[in-house]
Amino acid sequence: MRALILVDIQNDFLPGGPLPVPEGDTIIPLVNQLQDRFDLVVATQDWHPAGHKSFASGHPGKKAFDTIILQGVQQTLWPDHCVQGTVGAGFPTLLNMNKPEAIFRKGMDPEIDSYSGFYDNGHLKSTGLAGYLREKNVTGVYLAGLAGDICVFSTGMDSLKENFFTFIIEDATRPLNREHFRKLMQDFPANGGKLIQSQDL
Ligand code: VGL
Ligand code: ZN
Repeated sequence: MRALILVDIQNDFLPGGPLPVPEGDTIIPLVNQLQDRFDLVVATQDWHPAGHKSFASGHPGKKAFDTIILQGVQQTLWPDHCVQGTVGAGFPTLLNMNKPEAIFRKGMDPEIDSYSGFYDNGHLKSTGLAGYLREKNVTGVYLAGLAGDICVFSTGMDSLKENFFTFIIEDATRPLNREHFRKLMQDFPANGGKLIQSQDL
């Protein structure tokens, strides 16, 4: 079984939002098309309580994109984004959300961030995604979504750790920072992952 995971395709990450991924909106038509080619589609959703510790607004003297140490792990501080129940945390109206069978929410613990759809950044708590995929007999995990260099990459690395064959669909993702993404995609194959194009599917 092959599963497509839609990572954090949410309003706040689109151009015009508080944490915009350049061209993030342009993946939506392709992501809609790709869904029919998979046995299983699931989505992840960044879902922070207001005042989450990853928000720069709660750290006097700090600004967005500064880094601090949080719970022993390096943390980039972000603009407030994807607050539970807000329109910004919702899925874009143009994104087809009929096919995804389940939505795995992450980032609810106010004290620690969670980039991956599988675990928080301290690898302390699981979302249950790995067990869900295994119970569905998934062996291949295909990733699309935002942001390529943050949550898509982290989800991919955890997927490899969970022993799934793991593919990042390059044209179905966009990074916050292109250079950062390019560097990370040199490590990804070294860990067993594959960067592919949608036409390779
Ligand atoms: C993300 C930064 C903060 C992402 C989520 O979905 O890539 N990035 N929270
Ligand atoms: Zn977040």
